Amino acid sequence: MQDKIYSLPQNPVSNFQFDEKVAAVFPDMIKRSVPGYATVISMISVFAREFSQKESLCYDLGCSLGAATLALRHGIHQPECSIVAIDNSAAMIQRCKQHLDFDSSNVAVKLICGDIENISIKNASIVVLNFTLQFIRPAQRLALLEKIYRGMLPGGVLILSEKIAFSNQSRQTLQTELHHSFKRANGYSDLEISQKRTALEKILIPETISAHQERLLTAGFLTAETWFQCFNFVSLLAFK
Ligand code: GEK
Repeated sequence: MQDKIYSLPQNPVSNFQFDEKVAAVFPDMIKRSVPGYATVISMISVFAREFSQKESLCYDLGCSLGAATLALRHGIHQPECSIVAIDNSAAMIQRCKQHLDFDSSNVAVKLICGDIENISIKNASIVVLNFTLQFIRPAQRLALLEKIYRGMLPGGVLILSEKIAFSNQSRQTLQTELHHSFKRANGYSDLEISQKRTALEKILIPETISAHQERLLTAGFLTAETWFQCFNFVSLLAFK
């Protein structure tokens, strides 16, 4: 179903929520809004093949409809390796369950409707935060990464994908303009782009790559390598 949520003028534009309306159009919304999303999802399968460990857990934190969960599921080739997928939107979890039920893989998935700030992480070989940390209040981000780090096995990897900001104003302007141009090329109008931006302003807080890298190292990770970037969207690999 096509995303038309911001196609008509809204006054005022209310804060973005991951409700039923968003869940219903989410695959179309994320594909047309996040440059490189399909590439990131397919590489999560490659990372799962490479880094999943036997008798471990792989976590998908902020799983939405389970695109990264399915990518993990099809990449895992280790015995007794299963997945825990969590989201705090009931609408997302309900639809995610249907997507998983249609999938033929026999890697077990435990689906949880809950807040990733409150769940425990243990025995993890892979943790995925695919465009989710950006919705966690900045003051809580280090505590979440520290919890993830503590719950990971040696050699485990965190895949962190985020919308980012730039400290240099002209880079910020250029990359934002390119992102908007990407959205226009995918059929979004200027009204849709501007209303979505307003709706997300207080909800999605981007930070610079170096802020993310420094925080990952502070949390204990050995490395925080950028493996993907398209405009103001990046994905990092952080190893324990
Ligand atoms: C994908 N990873 O398709 N606890 C649990 N879930 C949360 C929390 C929280 N505190 N905060 C936000 N979410 C997915 C895409 S979308 C990214 C992730 C986007 C959830 C929220 O309900 C939503 O489903 C998801 O994080 C972010 O690979 O929409 O830009």
